[in-house]
Amino acid sequence: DLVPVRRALISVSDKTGLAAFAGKLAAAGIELVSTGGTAAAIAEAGLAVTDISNVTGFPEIMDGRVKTLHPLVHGGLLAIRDDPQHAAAMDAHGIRPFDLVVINLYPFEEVRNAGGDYATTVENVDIGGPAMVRAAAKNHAYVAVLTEPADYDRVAASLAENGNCLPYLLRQELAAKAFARTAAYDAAISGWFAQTLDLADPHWRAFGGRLGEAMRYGENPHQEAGFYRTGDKRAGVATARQVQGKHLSYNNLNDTDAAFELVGEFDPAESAAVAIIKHANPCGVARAATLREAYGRALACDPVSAFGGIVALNRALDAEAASEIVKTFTEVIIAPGADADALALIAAKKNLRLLLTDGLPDPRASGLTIKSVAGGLLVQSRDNAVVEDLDLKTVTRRAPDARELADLKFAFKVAKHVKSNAIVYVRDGATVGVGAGQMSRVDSARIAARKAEDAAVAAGMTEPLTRGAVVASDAFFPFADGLLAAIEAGATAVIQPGGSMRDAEVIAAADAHDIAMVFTGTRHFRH
Ligand code: 93A
Repeated sequence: DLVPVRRALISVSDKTGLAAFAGKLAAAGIELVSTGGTAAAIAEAGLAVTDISNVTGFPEIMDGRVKTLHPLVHGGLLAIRDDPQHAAAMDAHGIRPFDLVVINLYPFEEVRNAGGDYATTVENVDIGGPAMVRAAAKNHAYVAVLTEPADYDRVAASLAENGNCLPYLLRQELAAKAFARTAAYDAAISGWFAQTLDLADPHWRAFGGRLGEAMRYGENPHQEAGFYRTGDKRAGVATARQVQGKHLSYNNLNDTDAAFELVGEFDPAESAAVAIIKHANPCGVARAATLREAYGRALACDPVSAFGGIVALNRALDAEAASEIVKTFTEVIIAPGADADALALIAAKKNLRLLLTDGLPDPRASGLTIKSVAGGLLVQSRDNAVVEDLDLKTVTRRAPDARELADLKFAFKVAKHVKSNAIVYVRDGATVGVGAGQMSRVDSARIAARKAEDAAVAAGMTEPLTRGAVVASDAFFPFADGLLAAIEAGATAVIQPGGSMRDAEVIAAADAHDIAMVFTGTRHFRH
C-alpha cells in the first residue's frame, strides 16, 4: 500500500510553509508542477518548478479562472494506474500521473469575513482548486492530497520514513480531510448566499441534510422550520413511518426523539418499558412485564404533566397498552411496531400521531450531536455511556441490596435523558419523581420530591412513593444539601458520578442516615 511519490502538483493561495515543504520535496527528487503565483514563490525559493501551462500547453486564461481545468491535469489525478484502459489513455494523450497534490483554496471565508463586496466575494469562489482536491481525494488509492499547511511536516516525515513513498492509511485520512474541507467550503459559500439574499432554506441544506418536511412553524409560530434528514438509517425519529395523525410539529419531533432515545435504553428482551415525555423531559418512565403495566406506572409518576405528552415504547404496541394510552390526551406514540388490534384502536383517534420504526435506538451507538450557538456549531460525540458498562463503586458503609441496585441503574439511565440538573427518584422499576432543568441541584431534588407528593395525593395514598425509593443524580452533589433533600424525601440509596471536592462530606451525610451510595465515575449532563 506504499505509493512512490515522483511528481507533485502544488497550487496554494496561502503560501505559509510552502518554501520549506517544496524544498523537502525537491530534495527528495520529486518533480514540482505549479500554477502561476505558486510557481513564482517556489522559483523565488531557488527551486526548480514546472509551470502548469507547460504541462497543459495552454495559458492560464480568464484572470486565472481557467488554469488547471484540463484533461492533462485531471487525467493525471484520476487515472487508475494499474487499469490497462486507463494506462492506454494516459499513453495515447501524453498524460503523466500526479502522486501528490498540495492545494489550499481561494480565501473565500476570509474575504467574506472582511466584508468584501459582492463581486469580490464571488470571484473568490475557487472552482479549479476544489475540482483537483476532490479528484485527488477520490483517487486516494494512488494520490495523496494536502489541503492545509498544518499537514506539511508529517507528510514530509512520512516520505522520509518510507523511502519517498506514502502509506495508504495516510492517503485515506488526507482524503477524508480533503472532502471535509470542500464540504465546509461549499457550506460557507451557500451560507453567505443565504445570508446575502436573506433565504433560510439553502443555509439549512448546507448542514448536510435533505429537506424531509417543511413544518408550519418552529418552536414558536413566528419561527420558520424544516426537518432535514441526514440519511442515517438507524432506528429513530427521522426514519420512523408515520402511520396516522396530523403532521408532526417541530416540538413533536424534538420530544419524540427524546422519548424514543430514552426508551431505547431498556432491552425489550428483559422487560417492557414506556417513557412519557413533555418538553423533552420525561414525566414518567417505567418497565414492567407488560407494556400496559409499564404505561400505567409511567403515567402515575406525573399524570398532570403527561397530558398532551409523547409516549415511547420499547416493544411493539399491543391492544392492551393502546386501550390505556388513548384514555389520556396524547400527541404522539412511537414504537418498534404495532399489532393489528392496536392499530385499530389508535385509528379511532384520528389526530393521534403514530410512528412506527424497525427497531430501537442503540444507546451505545457512536455519532455526533450538534447544537447551534451564535455564529457557530458545537459538535460533540453522542453520550453513549451505559450504566451497565461502568465501574460502579460503593462508597458508603452500606452497599445497596439487589432491589436497590436494579433501581439505581434504572434511575441513572433515566437521568441521562433528563435536562440538567437532573434528579430522578425510582421505585420498583418506575420513576416516582423527576426534577429537571433547574439551576441548582437541591432545587431539582426538592421539585422531584414535591411532584411525588402531588402524585400521592392525586392517587389517594397516605405517603409519597419517594419513601423507600432510590435516587439518581446526573452529576455530583457539590454540597450535602441536595443529598439531604433526597434523604428527607425518603430515598434509601443514591447513584451519582462522584468527584466533588466535598465527596467526603456527602458520603458522611449518607452514612449518618444509613444510605447506600454508589459512584459511577461518569456524568450525564444534558442541556
Ligand atoms: O480560478 S480557479 O477556480 N480555476 C482554476 O483552474 C484553478 N486552478 C487552481 N482556481 C484555481 N486554482 C486555485 O488557484 C488554487 O486552489 C489555489 O488556491 C490558487 C493558486 O493560484 P496561484 O498559484 O496563482 O497563486
